[in-house]
Amino acid sequence: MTEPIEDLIHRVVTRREFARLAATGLVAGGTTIGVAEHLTRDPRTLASQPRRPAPTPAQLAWQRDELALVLHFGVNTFTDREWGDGREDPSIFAPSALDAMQWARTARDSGFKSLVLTAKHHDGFCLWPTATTTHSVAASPWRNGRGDVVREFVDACRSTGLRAGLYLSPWDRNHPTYGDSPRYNDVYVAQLTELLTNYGPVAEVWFDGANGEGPNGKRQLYDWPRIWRTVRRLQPEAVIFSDAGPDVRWCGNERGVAGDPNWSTIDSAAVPYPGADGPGIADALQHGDPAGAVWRPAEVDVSIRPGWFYHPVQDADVRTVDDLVDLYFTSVGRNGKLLLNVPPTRDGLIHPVDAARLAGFRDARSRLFGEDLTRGVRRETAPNGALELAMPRPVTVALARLGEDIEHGQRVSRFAVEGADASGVWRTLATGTTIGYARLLRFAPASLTRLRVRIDETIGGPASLSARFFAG
Ligand code: FUL
Repeated sequence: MTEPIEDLIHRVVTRREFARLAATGLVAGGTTIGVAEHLTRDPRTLASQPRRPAPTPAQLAWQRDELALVLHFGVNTFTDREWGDGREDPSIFAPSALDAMQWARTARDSGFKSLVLTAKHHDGFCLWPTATTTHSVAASPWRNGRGDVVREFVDACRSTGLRAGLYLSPWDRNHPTYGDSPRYNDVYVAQLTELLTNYGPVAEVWFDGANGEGPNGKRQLYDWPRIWRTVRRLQPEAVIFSDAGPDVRWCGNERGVAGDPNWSTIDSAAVPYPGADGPGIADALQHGDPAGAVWRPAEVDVSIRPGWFYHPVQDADVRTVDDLVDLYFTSVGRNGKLLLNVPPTRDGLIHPVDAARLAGFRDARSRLFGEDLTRGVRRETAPNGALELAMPRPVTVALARLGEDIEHGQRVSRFAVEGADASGVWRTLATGTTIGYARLLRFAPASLTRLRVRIDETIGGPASLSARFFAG
C-alpha cells in the first residue's frame, strides 16, 4: 500500500530511504525535481501540499547578522576560573576601566552585528542590580555599588547600532533556592523578567545547557515552557537560543564547526530540552534534519581564546587571523551563524591582542570577498534552480559564495560548482551537500569563461540560488 504523501513528507527521511524516495520523485535526484513540482502534475494533491518550514522575520534577521560577539565577563574574570562555585566575594568584582563603548566599537568596526553578554554565569553573580539576590554588582565596589553592566552594555549596543543579546545561565551555584525546583524557577523567571523589561529591546536570549552538579549535588528541574513563554511575552521579537531552540539551536560543539550537511530544519523531538544528552543528539544538533518540521538554524559558539573567560596566561594563545578566517568558513560558510567569544579583561576592556585579531579578520574578509568577479554577469537559471554564467572574458576564481533564498525554506541537498575554460571543457571545482543561507567554497584557482552551479538533489521542490565568485 502506498503511504499518503503528507505522511511521507512529514516523516524523517533517512539516508537509506532517500534513495527510495528519489526513485518515486518525492525528493529530487539528478536533474529531476522535488515535491512541489511532482505534485504540480496532480492538481488533486496540490491543495494538501505542506509548505517547507521557513524562518520567522526574527530568525531571518538573526541569520543575516552572520557575525555576533559574546562577552564572558563576571567574577571568573577576577578569580581566573572558568566555572565559579558561587562562593566568590562580590567585592572582587572591580574592573578598573570598564568601557562598554570599547566593546561595542570593537565589534562594530570589525563587522559584527550583534553582541551577547553573560548577565549571569553559573556562579550566580548578576551583572545588574537585581532584586532577586544580593550576589550582584550592587554588592561590589565597582561604581560604588551603583553600577549596572547590563545597562552600560545595552546602551553601548544601541548607540553603535548593534543588536543586544543576554545570556542568563540557568545553573546557579549561589542562589539559596537552587535545587528547590519551583522556588528557583520563580527566581529565575523573575531575573529574566527584570532583564527583559528594564533594558529595552533584546534581540537574542541565550540559554546554555550546562548543569555540572555532581551526583550528590542539587537537582534542579527547569520549567522550560514557562521560561520560553516569559521571553515570548516580554520580548516577542527576540530569538531564543538553546540546544533545544526553540528559535536557534546550538551547533553541537564548541570548536566552531557546523555540520556538513547542515539543515536549518530539525525534528523538535530529537533534542527535547537544553542539556539533553543521549544517542543521536550531537548528530541532530550538527546536521539538523531535512524532513524536520521546525525551522531552527544552528549557532556556532566558539572562543577566540582557549577559555571562555579572560585569563592573562592565555594572552599568547589568541586565535590568529587565519584561524578566524577558517572559523568563518566552518560556521557562516556552512549555513551557520558565528558567535565568537571575546572576553573582557580585569580592566573591563577587550584586550588589544584580541582587538587587533578582530580587525585583521575584518581586513581578511574584505580581501577575500571584496570583489565579486561575476558582478553584473547574466545568469541562466534552470527549472530546478541551477545557474550558469558566461563571462565576457576569462576570470581566475578560487572562491565561491552560494546562497539559497531561505525566506522560503532550505532545499538543496547536493550540488557541484563547475567551470569551463576557453576550450569549452567543463571541470568540477567543488561539490557539496547543503547550501542554505550561505555556503563558502575554496578551490584551486582556475581561469574560466563559464561557471555553473549544478543542483543534483533538492528536497521539497526547486531551489532559488545566488552565487558570487572571487579570486580568493
Ligand atoms: C557552556 C558553559 O558551561 C561555558 O562556561 C560557556 O559559558 C559556554 C558558552 O556555555 O554551557
